[in-house]
Amino acid sequence: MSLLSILEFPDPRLRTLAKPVESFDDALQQLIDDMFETMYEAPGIGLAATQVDQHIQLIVMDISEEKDQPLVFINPEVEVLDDELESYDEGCLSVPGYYESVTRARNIKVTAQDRHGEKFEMTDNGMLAICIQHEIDHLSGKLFVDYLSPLKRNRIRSKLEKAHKKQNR
Ligand code: GNR
Ligand code: NI
Repeated sequence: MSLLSILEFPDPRLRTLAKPVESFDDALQQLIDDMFETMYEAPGIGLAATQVDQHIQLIVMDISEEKDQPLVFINPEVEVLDDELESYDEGCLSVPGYYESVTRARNIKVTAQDRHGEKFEMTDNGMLAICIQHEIDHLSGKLFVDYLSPLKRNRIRSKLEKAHKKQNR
């Protein structure tokens, strides 16, 4: 296993559209294991392949208290079940240090494949619903800062750019 480095906003690679996974081979199993190690170490509750510069439709997640319920979503699709919305203070490993309220659908059904290619579905109205929508956005090149005002987003961009420059000197 190995830790992967996480791309940070405003890295343009975070805007890449992920392609469907077609082969559930050893390389995919290795990437999944490395993504879990990276997510748990961060620590975070979810990680999309986009964030580790792998542009395929793969998400890992663990929203459990004990961090003992790993979930893998491959080629995921979300269906919004009704009109109900909910706001939550979101953070992102690709936007470190910033938390802002984002409004999303409350009740969703996700259909996906597991690490072996078996199809499954889950319905949720809580943290899994919030997290899966946040992660599927990553696979489309979208970040939670895109839902904020341009003023807030630009402030976050400037501060992260400054921090990145400091890291590189
Ligand atoms: O660790 C994470 N926490 C979180 C909190 C609120 C809403 C979404 C998230 S996902 C985030 C990890 C991450 O950046 N996944 O893409
Ligand atoms: Ni994120």
